[in-house]
Amino acid sequence: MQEEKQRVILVGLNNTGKRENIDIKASMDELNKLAKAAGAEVLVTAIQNRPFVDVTYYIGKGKVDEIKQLCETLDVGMIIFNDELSGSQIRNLENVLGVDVIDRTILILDIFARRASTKEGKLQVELAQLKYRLPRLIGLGKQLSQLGAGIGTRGPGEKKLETDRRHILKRIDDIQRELEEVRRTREIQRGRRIKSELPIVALVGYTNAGKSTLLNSLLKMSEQYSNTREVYVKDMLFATLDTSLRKLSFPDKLEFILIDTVGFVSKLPHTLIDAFKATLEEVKYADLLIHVIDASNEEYNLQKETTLNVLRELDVESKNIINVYNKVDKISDMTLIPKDENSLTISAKTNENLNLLIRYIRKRIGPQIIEIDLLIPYDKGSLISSLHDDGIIIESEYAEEGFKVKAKIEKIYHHKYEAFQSDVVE
Ligand SMILES: Nc1nc2c(ncn2[C@@H]2O[C@H](COP(=O)(O)OP(=O)(O)OP(=O)(O)O)[C@@H](O)[C@H]2O)c(=O)[nH]1
Ligand SMILES: [Mg+2]
Repeated sequence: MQEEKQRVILVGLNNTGKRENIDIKASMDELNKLAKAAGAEVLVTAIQNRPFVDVTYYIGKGKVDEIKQLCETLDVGMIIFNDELSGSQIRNLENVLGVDVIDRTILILDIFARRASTKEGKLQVELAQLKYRLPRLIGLGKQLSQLGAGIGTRGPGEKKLETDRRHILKRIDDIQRELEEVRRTREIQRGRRIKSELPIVALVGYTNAGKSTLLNSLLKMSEQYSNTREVYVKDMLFATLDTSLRKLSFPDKLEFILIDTVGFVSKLPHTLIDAFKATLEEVKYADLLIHVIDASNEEYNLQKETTLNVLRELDVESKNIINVYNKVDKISDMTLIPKDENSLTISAKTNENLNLLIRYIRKRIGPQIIEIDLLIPYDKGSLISSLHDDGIIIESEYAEEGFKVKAKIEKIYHHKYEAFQSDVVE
């Protein structure tokens, strides 16, 4: 059934009194994409500059009246706010405006509710929705009494929630128990994987950065391609909601499990991060993280930061991380992209530099990695650059006799350096 598009207005507050300087325009652009991902048609984007939040309406009353006018003229059915609102703010706004009011969190939760496909994914989203609603029960009267199919109304049986708060608490309890059950099964699977001793590589990054595309492209290059399935790719926010795993094999015994994960977004609701913590545990156990960054997006530095913040919140601070700047087929100026041992530019779409990425992966998790201490005479300086190609340099210092270097290299290149090894006792 074709769902009719919800006509919406987006409202953002540029809190000029706050110290940290957020780019309100970028934030509203993102809200716009989120709204579209939820199937809405955005008619107007309104921003109010104000030094503080209004307790009653979040924005100033004058602006509320202006928006009311717009709602009537444009036949708008819903207003979406860029920040989390309190229950009473939602109620007050709905009373004045006469249309549904939701916030960024409800919107994100709604998208997740639409996309979740596995049992665990669905349970996690429902849990996040319930936890968001519980402290706002009084405020959300209008929405909870609706049984429509619009944005923000999807999810747990609304009528029951309205009649009894205890219902929610009980449902939360039930879900948590069910989730534990599902997770036990996954623990067992993880145990099996660890037993298989294959290294685990996880793709992380902002939503729409190209993680799933990269997984598919690597899958195609992998020897395992004939019997593995591709994952879902789409140009929309939150295309992937469940982690999927694929085993990849490359020549010279490079084998690993590649995990595709849910993408991140700024202001990701806390209830959601909590709910997805378990799914994202996979990331914690990874031997290597590949941070996929959409280098064609103007805001990619901000997106990179957001991802790192969410990882921090999940207590994942892996030092073993490769930054891949993706979608370089779309950009002409690459001067601003960092160039270092942990970064490379790729295109998951055209396969540009994917062989190099595989080399990077091999350097870090390949089966044949050894650590060597070398003393390289100054007239053999070119060996240093070939070391960069064959492995990674962990430490280096200048000594009288030459460069002292500690490096990790692939065993197959050992013969090139053997003569300069300083830790060999004759
Ligand atoms: N031009 C170009 N487009 C790309 C590239 N990689 C991915 N895309 C496109 O970017 C969009 C998002 O790709 P996905 O792979 O679904 O992104 P994702 O990171 O998995 O996104 P979520 O699952 O939503 O977190 C799709 O339309 C891809 O075709 C690339 O290297 N170049
Ligand atoms: Mg994806």
